[in-house]
Amino acid sequence: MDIDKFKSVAVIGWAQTGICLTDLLLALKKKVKVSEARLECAFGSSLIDNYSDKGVEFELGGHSRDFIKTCDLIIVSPGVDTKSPYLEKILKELTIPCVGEIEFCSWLTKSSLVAITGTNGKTTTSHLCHQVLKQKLKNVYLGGNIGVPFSSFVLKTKKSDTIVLEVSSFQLETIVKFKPLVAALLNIEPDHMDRYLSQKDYLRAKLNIFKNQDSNDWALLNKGLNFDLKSIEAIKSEKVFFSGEFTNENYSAVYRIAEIFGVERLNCEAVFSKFKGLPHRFQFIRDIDGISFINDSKATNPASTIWALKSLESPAILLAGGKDKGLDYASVLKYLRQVKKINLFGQAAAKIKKELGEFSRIEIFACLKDASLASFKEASPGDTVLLSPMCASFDEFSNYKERGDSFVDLVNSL
Ligand code: UMA
Repeated sequence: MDIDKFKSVAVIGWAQTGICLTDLLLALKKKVKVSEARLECAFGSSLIDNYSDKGVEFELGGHSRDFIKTCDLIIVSPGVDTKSPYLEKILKELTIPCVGEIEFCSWLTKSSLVAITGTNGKTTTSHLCHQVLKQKLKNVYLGGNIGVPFSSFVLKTKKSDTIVLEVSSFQLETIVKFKPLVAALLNIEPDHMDRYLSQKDYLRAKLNIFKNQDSNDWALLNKGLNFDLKSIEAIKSEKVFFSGEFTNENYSAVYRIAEIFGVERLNCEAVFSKFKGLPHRFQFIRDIDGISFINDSKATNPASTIWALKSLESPAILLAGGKDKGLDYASVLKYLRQVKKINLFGQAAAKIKKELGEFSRIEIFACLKDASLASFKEASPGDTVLLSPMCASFDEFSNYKERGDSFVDLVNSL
C-alpha cells in the first residue's frame, strides 16, 4: 500500500490505541486530526496540550463530518463501532477510506504475522506463542489486543522479524489487506452482543482473519468449532486442525504454530513448564484465614466464567457483574454446583439476577468493593472468593485490568 498518498489522517477514538497511532502518524510526517467522543482525554488534559503543540488538531465531545472531511484517510480504534448509526452516516457521506489500526499498521511492515483470535484464551495463547517462537527466531514482537498497540512498535520491525498479534473481532471488522502468515481461531462463544446484531455477525468478523490468506499461509482451526462447510471451504490457506491433544486447546494451538516455524517440541515444553498463568486470568491472589481469593477479571463473558467455575476446587462465593454486553447468563446455571452464593455488582446485576432466577442465593451490591467486602465476611475457611465477572468493566473501570487491580489491592488490604 502506498501510504504517501495519505497526507492528512483522522484518528477516531483517543485512548491507548489512538495515542500510539498519533505518535506513529507524526513519525510518518502526517497531518493528524483526532476526533474523540469524550469531552476530556482519559489520560489528562495536559496530554492534549502536548499534542496540540506538535500540530495535532482535536475535536472533543463527538465526531463531526466537517472536522473529518479534510482528511484523506480515517483510522478507527477497536472500541469505535463504524456501524453505529451516527458514524456510519458520516462515513458513507464522506467516502474517505476508513480502516482500523491493525490494518493500517500491516501496511507498514514486511515481517511475518502470526494472528491469534477467539473468544477466550487468545491472550494466553498469544503470550505463549511469543515465548515459544523466541526460542528459535531472533526478533519476535508481541502486541495487539493484548494491550500493546501494533502502532507502538511497527516502525521498528524488519522483514526477517516475526510479529505475534492478539486480534479481537473489533480489530478484524476493518480488515482490507491484512494477511497473516499464520492465523489461528481458537474458539467462538457468545460475546459482544452489544456490538453485533447476531452471533453470525460476530463469527463473520472473526473469520476475516483468514480473508486475505493464500496457499502459502496457514489457518489453524479448532476441531471442535461448529462451522458450516462453506466458511471452511472459503479459507484458501493450508488448514491445520487442533484440539486438546496437548494438555489443552491453547497449548495445542501453540504446538502447531511452533511446528510451522520449526521450533522443537522440547522448546515448547520448557516454556509451558515455567508458565504460571497471566494476571487477571484465574490468578490466585492470597489466602486469608483459609479463604482463597482469585482474580479472574479477564472473564468478560459467561463462557469464560464457566471455565473458571469448572476449575474450582472448593466451595466458592462468586463475584460477578459490570457492563452488560447483551449476553445470556443462564448458561452458567449448570456450573454453580460449588457456588454457595453469588454477589453481584454493576449495571448488569439486575439482569443477571433475573436470568439466574433458579439460583436463589444472590445479592446485589452497589459496586465491586461492597460486593467483595461482603464476600469476605460471608466466606468460611476452605472457601474461595472468585471474581469472574461475565461482563465488561466499563461501567465502573477503564478496563478489565483496572478492575482486577482494584480487586487485588482490596484483597491485599484486608
Ligand atoms: N470512542 C470514540 N468514539 C466511539 C467509541 C469510542 O471516540 O464511537 C473513544 C472512547 O471515548 C475512548 C476511546 O475511543 O476514549 C477508546 O478506544 P478503545 O475502546 O479502542 O480503547 P483502547 O484504549 O484504544 O484499547 C483498545 C482495545 N479496546 C477495545 O477493544 C474495547 C483493547 O482491548 C486493546 O488492548 C488496546 O486497544 C490495544 O490494542 C481491550 C478489550 O477489552 C483489552 N478488548 C476486547 C476483548 O478483549 O474482549 C475486544
